[in-house]
Amino acid sequence: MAILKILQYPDERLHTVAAPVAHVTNKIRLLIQDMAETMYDAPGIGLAATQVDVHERVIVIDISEKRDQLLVLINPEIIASHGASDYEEGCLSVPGIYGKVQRAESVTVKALNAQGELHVVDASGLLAVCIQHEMDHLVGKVFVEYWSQLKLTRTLARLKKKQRRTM
Ligand code: K1U
Ligand code: ZN
Repeated sequence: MAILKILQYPDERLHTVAAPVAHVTNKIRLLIQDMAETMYDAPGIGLAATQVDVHERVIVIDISEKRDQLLVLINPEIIASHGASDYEEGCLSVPGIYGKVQRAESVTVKALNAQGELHVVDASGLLAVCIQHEMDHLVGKVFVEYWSQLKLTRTLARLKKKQRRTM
């Protein structure tokens, strides 16, 4: 297994649209293991393949306290959504920046698991927010891009300052 490098905003590669996974092969299973290790190491509660510069529709999530309930979503599709919520979000590609985004309060998602089997997940609260955040990564959208131009410009300036300090 390996810890992968996480792309940092505003890296253009974060805007790549991921392609559907044609077959769940051992290569995809290895990617899932590496993504999970990278997410646990960061630490984070989710990671999309886009963030590690792999442009296939693969997501890993674990919101459990014990960090022992890995959820793998391959080719995820939201088939139902209800309500609205605005959770404070963070992103491993935008370190140190947190803010609210309006999203559905609950979602039903169908996806393949690591065995290539179709499963349906009903999610609400933090899990629903995390699924929607990670699915945005797969279409090249980063959560700060929901904000106003003014707030985004200020965020970019803060990020550049931080990045200069760590160089
Ligand atoms: O996509 C990512 O970069 C992962 C991101 C997921 C996320 C968090 C909060 C709301 C929506 C989506 C993170 O994991 S940021 C880090 C984080 O939230 C966290 C880290 C350690 C413990 C608990 C939370
Ligand atoms: Zn993110």
